[in-house]
Amino acid sequence: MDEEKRFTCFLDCSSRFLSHLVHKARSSFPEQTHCPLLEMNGLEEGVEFLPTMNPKTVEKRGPKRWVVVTVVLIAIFLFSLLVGLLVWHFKYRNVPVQKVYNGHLRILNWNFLDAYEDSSSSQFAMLSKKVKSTVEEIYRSNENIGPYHKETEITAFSEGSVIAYYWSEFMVPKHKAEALDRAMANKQSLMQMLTLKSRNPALKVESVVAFPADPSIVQASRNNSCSFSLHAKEGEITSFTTPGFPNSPYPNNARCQWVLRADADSIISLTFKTFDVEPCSEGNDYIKVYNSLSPVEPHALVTLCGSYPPSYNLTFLSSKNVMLVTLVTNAEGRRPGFRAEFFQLPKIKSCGGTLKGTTGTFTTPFYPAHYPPNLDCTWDIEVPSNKNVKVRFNLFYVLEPGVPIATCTKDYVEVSNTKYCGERPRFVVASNTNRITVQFHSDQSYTDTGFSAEFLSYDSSDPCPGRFTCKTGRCIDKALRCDGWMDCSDASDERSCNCTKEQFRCSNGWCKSLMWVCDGVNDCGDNSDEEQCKCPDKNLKCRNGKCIPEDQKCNGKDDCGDGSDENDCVGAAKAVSCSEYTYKCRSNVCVSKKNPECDGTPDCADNSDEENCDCGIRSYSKQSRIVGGLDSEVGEWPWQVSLHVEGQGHICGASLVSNKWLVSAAHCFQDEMRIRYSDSKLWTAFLGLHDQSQRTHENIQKRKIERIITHPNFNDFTYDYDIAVLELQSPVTFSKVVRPICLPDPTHDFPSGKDLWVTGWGATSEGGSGATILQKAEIRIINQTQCNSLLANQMTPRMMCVGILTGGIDACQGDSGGPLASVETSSRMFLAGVVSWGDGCARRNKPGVYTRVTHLRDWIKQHSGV
Ligand code: 4AZ
Repeated sequence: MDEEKRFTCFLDCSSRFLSHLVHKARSSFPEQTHCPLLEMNGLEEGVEFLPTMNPKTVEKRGPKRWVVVTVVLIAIFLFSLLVGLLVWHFKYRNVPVQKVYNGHLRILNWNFLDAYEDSSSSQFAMLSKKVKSTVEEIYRSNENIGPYHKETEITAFSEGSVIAYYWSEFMVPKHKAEALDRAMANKQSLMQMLTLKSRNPALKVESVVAFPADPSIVQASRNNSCSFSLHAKEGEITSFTTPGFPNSPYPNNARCQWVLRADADSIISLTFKTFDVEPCSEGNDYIKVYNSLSPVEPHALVTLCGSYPPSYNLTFLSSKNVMLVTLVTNAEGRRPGFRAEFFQLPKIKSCGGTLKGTTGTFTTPFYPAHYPPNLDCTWDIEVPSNKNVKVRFNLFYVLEPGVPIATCTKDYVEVSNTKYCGERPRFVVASNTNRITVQFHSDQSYTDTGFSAEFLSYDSSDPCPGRFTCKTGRCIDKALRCDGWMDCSDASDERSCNCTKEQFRCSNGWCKSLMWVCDGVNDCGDNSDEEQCKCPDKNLKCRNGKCIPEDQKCNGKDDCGDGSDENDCVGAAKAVSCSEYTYKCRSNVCVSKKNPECDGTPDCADNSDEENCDCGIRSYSKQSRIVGGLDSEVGEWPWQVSLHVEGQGHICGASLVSNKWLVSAAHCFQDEMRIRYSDSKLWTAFLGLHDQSQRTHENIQKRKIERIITHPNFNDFTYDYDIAVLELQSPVTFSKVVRPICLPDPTHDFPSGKDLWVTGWGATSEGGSGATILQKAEIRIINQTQCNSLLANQMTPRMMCVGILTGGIDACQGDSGGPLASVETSSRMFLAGVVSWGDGCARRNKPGVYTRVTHLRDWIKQHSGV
């Protein structure tokens, strides 16, 4: 061992106890770690002997050892840093990422040939070669683009002179990706590059644009198995479907596209006739329609998912002669898909115009279809010079995803310097002259159904003869002024009011009926009607009005005395002592969770709360929007039954609760002088019915009634216990339009203020005739005590008041026996009530009365087994 080596060995071995780190570093130099001394002793502890063998070294050893250790540590640190940096650089920073852009450009010096529509034609190949080299030339001339370009493919051509659609793929180091995005987004620089570089290009191009795209589209366009190209035929409707429709569902992990074309100077009208894909949710299947042959977001017209009833308007228009429909599906969940139709129309030459006269109507183009994108219309309206003019928008849908209605930055309607957009209830814009101008603008992307409006002339000195004029220009009945209900959309009928003796003055100045004070509902809007009834701080208000300390909520004891402190215990349901407000599992154990039945979470140890839950789900998701009234969609209320009596037609409604049992109202089956309504033979149930005039439709299941069981306590004077169960002669088959509604547990809570749906073919006005199309109305549960005072103390615990106290919305004659349905958190619908009676129909302060199903739930079970 030479001198140097020995020294290293000495230092090394003597400091062995210092740190395991030093050990590690040393082990990478095996030659130097050879320590004869230690080997001799065969002991690690041998280091202890060194000081006595060489006292001088002992004195110096302390500082020197630390210096070396520090140096070694720093060296290790620097080494690790270097390794780390190299790893980061090669593995992460420099790692190439795939980027794909969709783009299009316009070729000015070229004429469109029909053969360009066929991507396998030689003409297509020839022109795409030229376009490809032009695009590559553009890319090459930019240092942020050129080096990373991998491939460009021309996907289609359309007229104008020729528009070429393409995608380009890039592999770019991660740290250069942003610069590439910026360069590709810069239209001007793309164009400049072209004009500077190619002085004499074979193709004169302009409007070169590119947008980031989903890389999976590259795979899709390489694999042509789900790619279709269709050209509209003059005067004909062309239809197309998703693969396998209607016999089998569309494939998983699919990227399908339909290129739709029309003749030059035409536009396309596309309608989805049947539409059923996965429910809308991030990552689920969807269809997207583009006003271009490039699937780029700025030209997207609509994204569709879920399912739509056949009656829903799914018509979309293009602004040019092309449209692209794409289907993107994920790895699971397959549905039938769609069937669509399209045809060509002449391009709109002008839009809007001059409207004269005292009254008239106008709509957005193609209303109620979705208006075309890229459109501007102006209506100049003029009424006689001695009158003023106002415009009433009866239906207004100008909604673009993600656009706040306060800004209206995309599509909008502009009247008198104010922009309107979004989805708005009926509104009026008045002018104080005899002229008004309405402008409509739609941008490149996302369209809606538009508006339907009328203009009216009015006398400037008296805009609403005999009526009250809202600040918005709308005329309302004088009696509606200061009555506590907002009738003008801007609430101008409830401002500057002097409250009467029967009214309470809210802090915001509104006058509300004294009856609404302390009813647990914020009627004032600022909660001032409920404020004075609050419990002290850190206290909880029980349903019976009692105040209890907050920490007694959900402690398993009925501190309120009415169980309401143990009723709404969110999260894991606790087993508690049973009360009116707890849910009883089959095992007789009670749990403290509000409405746990069929909510998707097992709350009972025996899972009994999640059994028999094949109910309350509609075939069509809720996206449907009703245009022009309260007509239901087909399949929207699949439990709704129409009960007919021979020779009389529809008499009452009912609800399907299993494949053999219906729930209805006892009063429907009371004998009258000449007719024995209690005789089951008289009745026929129609299930899956939508239109009373079409009772032979294939979807409809018609059943005779086997037996009618009315509640023995039904009182035909008070209408107490107004419930009946009906057995069908043979079971029905569940389908898209025939499905049962869930029955609530006796403890199910339907709180005051909750919105519910009532449906039926009853009269559409008091004393009027019945509806042909199933009607629906959204109404609100009214506090029992207040309802009792509104309805002359006629309420019993088996009754529930539901309505809109301003009037105008209600059930009516012929709706009796039908469902009052409640949407619960699980999005299942539960039968909260059965239409029973009312003081007329839709009168102000006269809500409808419904049989409270929870109170009669046990009786239903006892007689139907459901
Ligand atoms: C009826 O006669 C009836 N406004 C049903 C409900 C209502 C009124 C009357 C509620 O069948």
